[in-house]
Amino acid sequence: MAQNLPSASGFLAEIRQDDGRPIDPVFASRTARAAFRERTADQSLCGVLLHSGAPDAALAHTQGSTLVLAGELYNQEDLLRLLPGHTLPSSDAALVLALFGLYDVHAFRLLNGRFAALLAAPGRAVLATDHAGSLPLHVSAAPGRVLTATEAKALRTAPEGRSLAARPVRRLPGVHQVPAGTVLDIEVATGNCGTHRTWSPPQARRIVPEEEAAGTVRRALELAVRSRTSGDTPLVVLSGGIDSSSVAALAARRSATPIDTVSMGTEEADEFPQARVVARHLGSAHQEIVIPTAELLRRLPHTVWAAECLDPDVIEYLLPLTALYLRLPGTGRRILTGYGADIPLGGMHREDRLPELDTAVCRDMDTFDGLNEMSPVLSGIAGHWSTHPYWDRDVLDVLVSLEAGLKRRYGQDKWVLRAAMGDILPREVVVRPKLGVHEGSGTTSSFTRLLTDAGVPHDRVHQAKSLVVAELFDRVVVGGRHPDEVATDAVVELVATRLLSGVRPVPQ
Ligand code: AMP
Ligand code: PCX
Ligand code: MG
Repeated sequence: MAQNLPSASGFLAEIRQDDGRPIDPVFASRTARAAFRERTADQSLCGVLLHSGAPDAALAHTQGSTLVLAGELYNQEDLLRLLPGHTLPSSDAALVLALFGLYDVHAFRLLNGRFAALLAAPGRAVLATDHAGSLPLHVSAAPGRVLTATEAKALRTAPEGRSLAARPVRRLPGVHQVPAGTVLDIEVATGNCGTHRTWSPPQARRIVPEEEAAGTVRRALELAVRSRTSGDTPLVVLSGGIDSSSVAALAARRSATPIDTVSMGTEEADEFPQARVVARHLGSAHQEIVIPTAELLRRLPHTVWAAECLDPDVIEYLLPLTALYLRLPGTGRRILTGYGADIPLGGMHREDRLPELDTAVCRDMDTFDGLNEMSPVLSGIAGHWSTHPYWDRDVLDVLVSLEAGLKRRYGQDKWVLRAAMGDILPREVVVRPKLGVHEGSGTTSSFTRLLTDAGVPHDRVHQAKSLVVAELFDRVVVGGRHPDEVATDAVVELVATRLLSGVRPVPQ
């Protein structure tokens, strides 16, 4: 058993008031499964846990209620102070259940974590996501029956649910995604649903002196890395850019032994020299993995299968990482990534003007929900667990709320982060401009070439990428096919033929 992974990384759970047959779910996560089933006075609860060796720790019980938790908490020490006697419950699930006893749905406002939860109480199904919805959760509810799962595809054979105040999943009628930072409180008998927001991105901006801003960012990030690195040696996926290098540097400072770092490239492009500078500086056990471009493109179906995402740009960011996770030696690694830093800091926008920079930050913070770009399933398909320190709730609150002039300053993107890390990284790393993973690995260019080689004109490449991703989604999520059986080339041919013959694309 991997000691340092959460007890469960996902689940399917069914609460029902009749005796129907439970569904047999499909998941992309390659993790051990354990079935559970229990009966209370008026309803039954059954399901499947995706676990790392101790499934019981993902369930907690009290007076007729059961809490099912996938993922982990990062602020247990603070939470513990809220409990009478300050005694640490035996698991994160037990801690959440104890807090629920004190605060009911408002318990979820207290949590800093990467989790999805179901509380099955008499007559009631309470579903909750973390602030970022970083562990996606889906639901299909009908009178007398609530089904919920961390992968939408696990609900593809569920009986059609009623409509809810949540995002419908494409072509899975009655299946909805629980929004980020939200609790859905469902009355099982009727399927009626109440909604509570537990987090939203800060709208105000703080005016802070340079040094203080850098110090606050540094402390928040240190805590976020600390809460994510107890146990075994962490593995940091390292590009050599400021985001992942900062995570690696902070993880290395906490570790008694050298940390592991890994960098991916293709035969087309890599950032190996940049990552090597950091690895050498930190003394990490560093690995370089070259993924042939053909193999990278073959992983497109796997990426859509894992992320259940329809956004072609996001799929391009996730593709090289998915391909890398599938090539990592061993299983059950705790992976730290610098992914997500650019969203609150406006790092992707190469934008000098402050109003435009903050507009980009606001837009990205308004639109991340449902992209599933931080889903643990991306590494879960290879049996690993990933975590994102920049999307720690406290780090995110700090980063979003800094005034834009601290994010872009002295001609540098992400200035405040660079200032925060200047003392523990080589200067060339601190001043290196941003290069996205989709650029540094040649992913955007090779995906584009695949389409233009199939005859798609340059000005329709983005539309074609959208159609390819939607078609893949329909096959591997809606259709439940395994991605090994879905050929990227064939889907590209189909999309190109449809586009060129003027057949109207299927509505998105
Ligand atoms: P980016 O913000 O584009 O640099 O990518 C997001 C995250 O993905 C980085 O912070 C790294 O953790 C990881 N990453 C990016 N590029 C690579 C690479 N070539 N090899 C390994 N990990 C990478
Ligand atoms: N990233 C970004 C996030 C990508 C943008 N996502 C969004 N707007 N929701 C990051 O690491 O923060 C790259 C490659 O850059 C992925
Ligand atoms: Mg990078």
